[in-house]
Order: sequence, then C-alpha cells, then structure tokens
Amino acid sequence: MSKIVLITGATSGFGEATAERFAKEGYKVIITGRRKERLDAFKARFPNADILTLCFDVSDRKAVFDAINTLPEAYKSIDILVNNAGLALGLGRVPEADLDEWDTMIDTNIKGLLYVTKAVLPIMVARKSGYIFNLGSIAGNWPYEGGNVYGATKAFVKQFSLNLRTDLRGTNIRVTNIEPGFAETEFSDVRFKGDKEKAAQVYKGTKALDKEDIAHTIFTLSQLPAHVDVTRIEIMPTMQTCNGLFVERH
Ligand code: NDP
Ligand code: 8X3
Repeated sequence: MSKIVLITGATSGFGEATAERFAKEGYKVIITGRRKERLDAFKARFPNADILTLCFDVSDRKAVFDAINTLPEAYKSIDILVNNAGLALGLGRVPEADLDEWDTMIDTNIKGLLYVTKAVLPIMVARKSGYIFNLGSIAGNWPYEGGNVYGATKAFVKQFSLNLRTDLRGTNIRVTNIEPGFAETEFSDVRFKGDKEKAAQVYKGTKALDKEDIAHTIFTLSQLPAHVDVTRIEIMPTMQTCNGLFVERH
C-alpha cells in the first residue's frame, strides 16, 4: 500500500518540489496551500499520481482542523507530515519594522505549524508510526540584520521540534527540523511584496540552494530505517557561511 504524505505550502518552492518528489516516488500526496489554482495545476501535471488537494490557510485554526478531520478514508492514514508553509515579511530593523507583518509571521510560521501538527498527530499516535518534518531555517540559529521576528519564529520551530520529539518518546514518531540557508524560491518575492528587482538582488552573483536540494534532503531522510531519527539538519549553499561576530568600527 502506498504511503501518504501531507505537505503544507505545496503551491511553491520547497513544498512544491517536495510534493513532486514524493509523487514521482509513488507516494499518495496531500498538497495544501491558499492558492487553489496552483494546487489544481499541480494535480493536473501528474495525472497518474494519487494527489489530494486541500485549500486552507494554516493560520485559520478551524479551517485546519476541519480539513484534517474530514480527510477521505483513502488519505486518512498520514505517514509523513511536512510542515513547510511559512514566510518572511520585510527586512526592517526592529525600530522600523511593521507590527502587522510580525503578526502574520507569528500566525503562519508558529501558530499555523502548531495547528497542523496538533490536527495530524492523533492519526500518527494511534498508529504508533509517523515522521514529521518542520521547516526551520538558519535564521533560527544565526541572527542577521532585519531578520528579527522571522528568525525568532524559526527559533521557535527549532525548539518546538526538540520538545515535540521529547514528548513523542515511545510512539515511534520521528521529528526532524530542516534548517536551510538561502534558496531561490518565491520567498524573497513574498518578503519584498512582489518587488521582483529587490528579490533578484538577494540571489545576484550567488549559487543559492535549489528547491530540489531540500526536497531531496527530506525524501532521503524519510527513507532512513525507522529506528533512525535525525534531530536537526542545517543546510547552506556552499557560498554562504555564518559570518561570525561583526564589529562596527569608527
Ligand atoms: P515560497 O514562498 O516559495 O513558498 C511558501 C509556501 O507557503 C507557499 O506554498 C505558500 O502557499 C505557503 N504559505 C504561506 N503562507 C501560508 C498560509 N498562511 N497558509 C497556507 N500556506 C501558506 O517559500 P519557500 O519554499 O522558500 O519557503 C518554504 C518554507 O521554507 C518556509 O517555512 C520558509 O520560511 C522556509 N525557508 C525558506 C528559505 C529560503 O531561503 N527560501 C530558507 C530557509 C527556510 P500559498 O501562498 O498558496 O498559501
Ligand atoms: C530563509 C533563509 O537566510 O534568507 O529562512 O533568512 S534566510
């Protein structure tokens, strides 16, 4: 019987590439996101794959639980959850940053991930089996100018992953926090509200991670034997390093 994977934020970037990889490997794939036309287009691209589309906003608690609690029988027994939906908004320093943007990042990256996890977990706990991937970021490990609340949401994801794994001792459920460095997806388009030029500047002259690099990492980890759990994995483009402690000089 095919295994079932649910991926949030599968309309773009890492989520889309991960959904594509699992679909090609013969998994039943549940793809979610807010842009229904993208979900439908993905399903149309793979007419021979088993794909279920669910359109909801992860920060809408009721919508999340309604969607998971009414899964069709054939898609109920989720084996793998990829908590990928997330975003950064703006790059302003704390004094100038926008409070509404902070709220949206917290609601999506933190609360959304918690709602989906809580909704899916009973299925895994009942079966004493499952694998949860959370999309953290190097921004949750290392500070950078303007990364403030985005980085803090990803630090939350890292710590929640560690605590989740601890609480799930004895259930056979694995948890891995995936911590990528910068990758050329729609991430910067969203961060700069559709300003394509500004987004392009982020990647200019670099070889950033490809979305397939992260899909490959997630798929490969999912194939490890059930007794192996990788707690965290930080993956950066070779060109990117953590800069160390910068000192402003006069
Ligand atoms: P993209 O912008 O390409 O994709 C983000 C996905 O998240 C989209 O499918 C979007 O779907 C979904 N999403 C955003 N908000 C919501 C919401 N409220 N409800 C449901 N879905 C939502 O970015 P990436 O693929 O780069 O990012 C994926 C994850 O990886 C994020 O958590 C991000 O923080 C993290 N990350 C990204 C890095 C990068 O440099 N690109 C590096 C490290 C981590 P839709 O708009 O259709 O709802
Ligand atoms: C995204 C990676 O370095 O742009 O999480 O913050 S970075």
